Amino acid sequence: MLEDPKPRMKMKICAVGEEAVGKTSLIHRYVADKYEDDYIRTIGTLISKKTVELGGAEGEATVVDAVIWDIMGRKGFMDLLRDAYFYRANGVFAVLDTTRKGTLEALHGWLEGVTNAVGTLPIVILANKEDLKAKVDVTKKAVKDFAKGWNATLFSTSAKTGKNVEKAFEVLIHAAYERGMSARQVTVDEPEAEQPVPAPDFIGR
Ligand SMILES: Nc1nc2c(ncn2[C@@H]2O[C@H](COP(=O)(O)OP(=O)(O)OP(=O)(O)O)[C@@H](O)[C@H]2O)c(=O)[nH]1
Ligand SMILES: [Mg+2]
Repeated sequence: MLEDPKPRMKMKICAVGEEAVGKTSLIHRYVADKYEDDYIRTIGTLISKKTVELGGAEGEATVVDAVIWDIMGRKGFMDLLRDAYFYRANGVFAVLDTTRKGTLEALHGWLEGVTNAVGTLPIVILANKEDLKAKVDVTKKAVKDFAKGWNATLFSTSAKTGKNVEKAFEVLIHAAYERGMSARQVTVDEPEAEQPVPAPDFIGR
């Protein structure tokens, strides 16, 4: 006999953060468990997908198709594309490079962009390149205070070693799921609710 299919839903999570902080590398680590040292800047936006199963221990398990949006770390580009990029987003992961203090300061602007476009969303902050301990340029306190100010969950990550990457994404997916369920914002079995995909390469050439 066939079992009932598990409930399935789709969610959209978006990356923000300055150039070369590791947004693409973190997504690549999470989705494919791979890492490369070469820097290939993202031109426009990129979309990846990862399917995860939530719950199941007591309640019924839910299958979540997380669509992960990545963007080039140029503010001008973000300003141009902001509404489309964050359209129907369920959560945001904000990345800073712990070896460059300026990337923490700049995250304010990115997160203001999110809030201006779509209001308050669950935010997870990834203090990335944690493996480069000798080069650290931010204090733990500064990063913690920043996360607190945005009511965000903080993880110290490394796309290179994989440290905390899966955990950070899963916490965000859980938070987005909880909030989406209460606000009815996640898409449950609605294939027609495909999101528009902006042209990926019309800028930056
Ligand atoms: N040591 C170390 N290097 C990293 C880590 N994450 C990313 N990098 C390196 O940092 C560089 C930039 O990484 P990307 O993932 O391309 O950065 P991005 O934020 O997507 O950059 P844009 O697409 O330009 O916005 C690459 O050379 C990566 O290999 C990390 O955790 N540790
Ligand atoms: Mg990138």
